[in-house]
Amino acid sequence: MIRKKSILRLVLLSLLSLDLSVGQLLTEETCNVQILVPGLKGEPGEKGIKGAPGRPGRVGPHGEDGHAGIKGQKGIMGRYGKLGPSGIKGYKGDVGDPGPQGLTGDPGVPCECAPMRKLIGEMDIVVAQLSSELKFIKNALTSPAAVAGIKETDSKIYLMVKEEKRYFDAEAHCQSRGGHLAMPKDETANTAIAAYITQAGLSRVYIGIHDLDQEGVFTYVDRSLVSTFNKWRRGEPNNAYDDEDCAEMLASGEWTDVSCHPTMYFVCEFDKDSI
Ligand SMILES: [Ca+2]
Ligand SMILES: [Ca+2]
Repeated sequence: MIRKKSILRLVLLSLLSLDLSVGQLLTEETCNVQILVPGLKGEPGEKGIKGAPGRPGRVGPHGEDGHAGIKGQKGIMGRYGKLGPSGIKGYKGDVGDPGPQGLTGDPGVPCECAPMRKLIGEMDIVVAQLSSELKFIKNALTSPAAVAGIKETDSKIYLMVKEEKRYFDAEAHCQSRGGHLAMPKDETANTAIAAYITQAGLSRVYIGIHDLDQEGVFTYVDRSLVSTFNKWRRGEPNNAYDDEDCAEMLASGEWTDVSCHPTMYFVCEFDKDSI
């Protein structure tokens, strides 16, 4: 705009300078008259500054529904979920193969083994003895004729046989088991057998004493003589009816000579050393 004004002034000045020779008389009047003539088209101006954005237009109509898109690719794995509850205990697996052989151990420390060997040897003997006794006891207790278990002293085992037999059959029965009819040769043995009779609820049993070889001379069934120790009841042996060559023990522990023929319960004895 300023430029246009400048150009217009130049044009006016040019015209004034042309009319200067027309007459100085008109100078004063001419000063008040201005002839406005359109000037030449100016040069295009510089590009203006970009204006402010206009207001948003109206909302357009709803578009048509689009077609289904192509299935996307599988996403990456998500985070791990929470730990679930414990499952039921599984079945026991098969036994695995045996492992490899271990390393050889360090050599042992030398010791005084002789006393230990001796001790072990003695223990072996005791164990063998006990095993043998146990075997015998089991055998005795499983016998239907055995009652009230067994009775024992340091050297003997006594077995009550609750099966009525005559004297000779009773001794044969004891021998078949490796023993004899009981032979009380001291107070200890006699007391043990007597207690056994009482325990079994009996009043008398055959014992291994007789005078079959020589009347009036009593021996044990192993043929040893009844000498210093005896438990004859008062008035016994009396060989009543001239028919009493065997012996029985009463529950009191006393002995009487009796006939060998009646059947009666009896007690066998076994040497602990021989069983
Ligand atoms: Ca007699
Ligand atoms: Ca008698």
